[in-house]
Amino acid sequence: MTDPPFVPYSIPVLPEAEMRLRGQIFCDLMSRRRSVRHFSSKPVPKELIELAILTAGTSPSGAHRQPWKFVAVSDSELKTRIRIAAEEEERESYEHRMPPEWLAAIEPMGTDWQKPYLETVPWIVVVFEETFGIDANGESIKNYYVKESVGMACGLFAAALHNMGLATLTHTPSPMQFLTEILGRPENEKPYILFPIGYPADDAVVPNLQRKSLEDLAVWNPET
Ligand code: IYR
Repeated sequence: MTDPPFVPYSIPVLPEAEMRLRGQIFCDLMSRRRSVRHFSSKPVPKELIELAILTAGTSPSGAHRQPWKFVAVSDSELKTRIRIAAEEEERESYEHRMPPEWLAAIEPMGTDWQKPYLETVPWIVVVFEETFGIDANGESIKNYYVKESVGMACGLFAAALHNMGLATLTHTPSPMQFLTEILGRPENEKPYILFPIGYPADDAVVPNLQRKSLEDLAVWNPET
């Protein structure tokens, strides 16, 4: 028996008041998400990381290729190797590769090449994009809209972590090739983003940023 190509689908019809309430609650929840750079070393159960990965895996993807792999690291030695390699690249970037305009743009974030949190956090999840797929016969197959698909999965991942009361950061050491080597990933996987995950440190601070208002975010029925 082969699976049917299409199956029935429906979602519950909710009263409008409940739709609005749920929308408001979710918006309020997500409004409290911040990128965190000061973490506690308090352990986080593996099951919570599994749930966030499963949630990320619900993302839409081009041709449903699901072109992502989530590589989860809790091993201290691996975390140390990642920190050393990331700081080596970041130091080069901050001191030589990033132009003054870029350094000025990220100045409000208070970042520099030092990434001690890569050793502090209980978990690092490195997301890899599958630049091409491998079919059942071991032949390579084309993937579609890979960056868009992986980007959406990462958004869901960050939302899932926040919903569980965990903090993270979208960290993009550049270049990221060292992650392929340290984590022993195959040639069809390319490092996309790195998420340090844990609880915020007791003395954690975040930049005092403002988000765009609805007026700045959206345009309705533009006249042409
Ligand atoms: N990748 C570096 C630099 C950096 C770049 C941007 I754009 C930021 O928003 C923040 C930092 C780093 O992770 O420090």
